[in-house]
Amino acid sequence: MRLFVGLDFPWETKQLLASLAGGIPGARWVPPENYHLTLRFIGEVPAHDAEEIHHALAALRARAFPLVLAGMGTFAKGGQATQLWVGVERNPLLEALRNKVEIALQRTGCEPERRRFTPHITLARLREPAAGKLVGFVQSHNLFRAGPMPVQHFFLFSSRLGKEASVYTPEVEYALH
Ligand code: 3AM
Repeated sequence: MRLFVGLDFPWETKQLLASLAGGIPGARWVPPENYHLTLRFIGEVPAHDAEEIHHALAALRARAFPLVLAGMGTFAKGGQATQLWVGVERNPLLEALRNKVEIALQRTGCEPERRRFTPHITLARLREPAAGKLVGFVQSHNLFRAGPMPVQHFFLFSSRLGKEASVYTPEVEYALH
């Protein structure tokens, strides 16, 4: 199965984020039920490894924290924007959680994540977006803020790739303290 570790959000937050969507030709908007914040992408693993990963995550102890969603940004590849996202305010407890997840996963044999952690919630994937519209969209929502909202759990998600949108399912919930 294909797995990642992340945060899920209350339906009200997802609805608020969904209200931002629209107005960029060439954008594929993420369905609101799929909004999440990836702490660590794992990828395809056999069932036995998934079990081990679950035990490592269940043994992890980390603190609950308030999270503020703030601002917008894009990821780009080869000068071409590929992903539009909502960011979060700098948050040492979120980073501490992410680091603990990383250590737990490495102990189970996962390769270290080399990419910098840029916490975000993907709103849309972009294929040749209308550049002017994208810049305008990001600028007009730059002051977007939501929260603080309490983060009291993190999740092991499964991801099934679909033709239209992938289906992300929170498989296990782990409490923060
Ligand atoms: O949280 P976002 O939407 O940025 O793009 C995938 C999604 O990112 C990403 O993991 C999240 C949950 O599926 N993802 C997919 N394949 C990946 C890979 N090979 C990947 N991240 C890193 N490496």
